[in-house]
Amino acid sequence: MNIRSNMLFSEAQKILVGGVNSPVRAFKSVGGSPLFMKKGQGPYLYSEDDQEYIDYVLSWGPMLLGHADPDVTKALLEAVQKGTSFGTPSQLETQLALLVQNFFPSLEKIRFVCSGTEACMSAIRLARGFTQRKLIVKFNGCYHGHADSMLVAAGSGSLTFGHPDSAGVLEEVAQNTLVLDYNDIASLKKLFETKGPQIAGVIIEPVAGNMGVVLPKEGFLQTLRELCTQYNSVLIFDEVMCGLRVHLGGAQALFNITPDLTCLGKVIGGGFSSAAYGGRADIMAFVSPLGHVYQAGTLAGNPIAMTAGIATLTKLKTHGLFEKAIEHTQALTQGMSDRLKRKNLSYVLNSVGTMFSLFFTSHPVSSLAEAKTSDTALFKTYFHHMLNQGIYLAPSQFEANFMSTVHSEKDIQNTLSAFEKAIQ
Ligand code: KE4
Repeated sequence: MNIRSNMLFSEAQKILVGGVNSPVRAFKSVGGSPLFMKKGQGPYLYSEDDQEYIDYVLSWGPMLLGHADPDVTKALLEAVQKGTSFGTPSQLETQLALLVQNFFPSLEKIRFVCSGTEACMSAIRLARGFTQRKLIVKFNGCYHGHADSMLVAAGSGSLTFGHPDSAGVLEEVAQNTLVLDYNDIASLKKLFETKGPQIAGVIIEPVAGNMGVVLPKEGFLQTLRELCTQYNSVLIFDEVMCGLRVHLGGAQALFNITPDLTCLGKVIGGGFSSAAYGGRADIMAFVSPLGHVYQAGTLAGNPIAMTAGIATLTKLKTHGLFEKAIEHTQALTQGMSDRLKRKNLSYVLNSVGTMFSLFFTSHPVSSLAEAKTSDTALFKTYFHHMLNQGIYLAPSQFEANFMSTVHSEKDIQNTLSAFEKAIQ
């Protein structure tokens, strides 16, 4: 089984660190060798061993329209004939920015970058430059890319300085990032009471996906919004993953809360390395070349990524397309919970919009600590049972799964029958 993938993996490991270009692809937390894929088509991935998989990872979110969407592909094939990167402004950048603003009206001004990491890193630098303050607050279990100030774990007490969560990150850097527990309103209030005037900004996944899917509790985001307003701290919604996944207007539309800055990525890149940050015009005015917060990028806003984004967002305006993906997510998660109930298995299924995660725990999951009560050994077995039946789920308990607009009722049924066998 997977002979070719295994062979390719051992070859890859000779020159690529861990055989991968992003750690989570290495199957470390589920064991076994990662599958090498050679083609994607609609909701399917095809491995080097010519196995077909129903894909619920979708490149960790971006492929909302499915792989090789015909309209996106057509637009790209035309675009590449005209060159790929000019290093000059092009009207495509304005066109995509206006489309993004159509979905996210809070983005009064926008800057395109090349990854979600860059979007979050830039938004944090901007919050510090705008407020002239040092401290940034993040939440346990939220991931905002791999900039140094984001690779920080909670200090001993949640009100103390953060400490590095990766080798190579300096204590001096980490101590300016404070880490609280997701949904912990009391600690949030306490932190602002003691350090509010020093807090440059708070960055949060308004629907978390990087500890598995975790939703904000009633009042949590509202309290965060009020505190940031009260203390003039910049509220940054990292919607790189949940934007255009929980709602076409992101979590900010779903919960009707307006952040000061928003980070976007994944879906707006249409499968290309393209992301964005933006928000209040008075804050964005601090970004170079207008202001003194520097940020730049050779391929930022390049015509090909813009073309993919334009084709993707234009298509997403098609009435009913996104809603159908939500219906399919609901059908799948409902089918899964019905089957789990019949088996008396302890589980928690968190899902919102087109994102979902199954946790093998009886404990409600609204924070990283609670997510970690899950039985990861059981998850590992479940993952491989599904994979062996041609269902490609996120290879980690602490990641989100995604639905596309092209998964069919038949795909859902096939997934549920594989699920039925997997939980035997
Ligand atoms: P990138 O730099 O990977 O484009 O985006 C970083 C990022 C920022 N914010 C959120 C909310 C994110 O989910 C991400 C990236 N998500 C991971 C999945 N957990 C990407 C997969 C990977 O790291 O390979």
